[in-house]
Amino acid sequence: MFLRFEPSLAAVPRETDRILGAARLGPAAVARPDWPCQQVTAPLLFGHFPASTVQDELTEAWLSAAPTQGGVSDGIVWRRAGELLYGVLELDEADFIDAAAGMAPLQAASAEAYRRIFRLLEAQGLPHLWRIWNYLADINGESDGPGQGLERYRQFNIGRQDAFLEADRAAVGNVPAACAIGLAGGPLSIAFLAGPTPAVPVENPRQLSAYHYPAEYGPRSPTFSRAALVHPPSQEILFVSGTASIVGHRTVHPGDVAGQCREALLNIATVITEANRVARSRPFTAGELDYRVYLRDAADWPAIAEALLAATEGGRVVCVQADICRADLLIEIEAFASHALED
Ligand code: 3EB
Repeated sequence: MFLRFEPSLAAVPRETDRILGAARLGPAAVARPDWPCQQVTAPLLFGHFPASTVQDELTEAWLSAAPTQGGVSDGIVWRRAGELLYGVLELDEADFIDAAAGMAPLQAASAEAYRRIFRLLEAQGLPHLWRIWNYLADINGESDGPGQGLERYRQFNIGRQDAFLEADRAAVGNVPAACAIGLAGGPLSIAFLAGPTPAVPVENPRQLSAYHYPAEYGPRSPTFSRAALVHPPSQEILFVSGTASIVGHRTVHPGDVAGQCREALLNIATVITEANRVARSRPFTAGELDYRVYLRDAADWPAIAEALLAATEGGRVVCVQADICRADLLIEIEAFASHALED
């Protein structure tokens, strides 16, 4: 496989130039590695820990068959292997208070982050965003000052969509798979995987496309697709975006974490079915996916664990405590799987 997922980088490969990038779940690392690594500072509730490692963190990595090269551009730490690029950008909102000029600093920071990412992708000749991981502090909070009264996730959505439109990129239809998750603190953190070919977007017939959500969820709709099929050399990867208990555009099962978990899993099953209609490789199945679960209340884990582990059919599951982008959502689940492709 050109791009291989390593669920625990406890065993660092000897050839570290094969590490395209990583995500660390758990407390912040003392030292940052040489490769782009997204720090997801969230308590780990469940994971597959190799024996003899401290079980409060997991570093997941993307390893490439080809050697990588990289750099730092506009604060983006990135590496590319052949025609795949992974990068991580962290921005401190406080640096955008002056630049914001009447808008919320988070909105200004979000627009600037995406502007920088698009600039790097153009410079590298790899214009197509495949998958984006967005993390921000206090996602359901409302700030004082500019943007006052608007939930911070909604501020983020304005900045993100502005940057897509400014760069003449579609904000509907052909948009990347993504997640947008709240952490207890820290900077705006965005990781992304990009390539030379367009992602094949996948939508969910049980849900209104997020980019068509009505204004009751914020002045600008979120810019992501429910899933994306992407194609590294001789490979097909399915990225299922963060998926929650939403039917149509409404949250269902408010206050019922078990019900929300079931509904999110049904949404994922539906997205897999839709993806399989356009997949170039064999059909994807629930049991071959890697799942990352975000749970708003850590105490809810025992209430969902059994049903979740049954529905994921032996697929790897990692669960962290984090906030979801609507105050009434208690759980969100994302997943991916990779197939070899004959060419
Ligand atoms: C939803 O379906 C839940 O704003 O990038 C899921 C995945 C969600 C991605 C994003 C938001 C995002 O609306 C929230």
